[in-house]
Amino acid sequence: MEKTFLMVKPDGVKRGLIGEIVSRFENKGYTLNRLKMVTPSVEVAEAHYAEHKEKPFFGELVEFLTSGPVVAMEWEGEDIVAVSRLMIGKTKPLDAQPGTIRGDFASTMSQNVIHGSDSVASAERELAIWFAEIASHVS
Ligand code: IDP
Repeated sequence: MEKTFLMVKPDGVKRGLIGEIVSRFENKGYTLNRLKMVTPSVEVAEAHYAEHKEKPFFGELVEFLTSGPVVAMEWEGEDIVAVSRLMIGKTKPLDAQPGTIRGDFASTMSQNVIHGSDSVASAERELAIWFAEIASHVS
């Protein structure tokens, strides 16, 4: 079964949206395998957003992600990578449809409540970063 990495970002946690977000994926029928609340280190934040390293907003992105606790999660279900991206909605507020998480709860590009892996390969990479210490405990 396909797995993905979903994360309630610091703004989502501060705004009290953890329950709302978890509910949407539970109601969809997906399975929550792993969850942890953590304030990310700069190292983890930079690894997570490595593909954006050269972008002008990279510094701001890392600063935001490390600004407070996030909820990091592993979810599982049929075609969950693509479907969860539909449920999350587009990155640009103007494109995020009502009914999606960002369409309903986010009004800016930089603070947009939730992250979801954009491919199966990204999901594997991100789950390895965020749940590395769990993996090393069991290995
Ligand atoms: P995604 O989160 O929808 O997958 P990405 O393009 O991977 O979008 O960008 C990662 C995150 O970086 C976005 O969620 C958003 O918070 C932030 N971001 C993307 N583009 C910009 C930008 O042009 N200015 C500021 N922040 C941005």
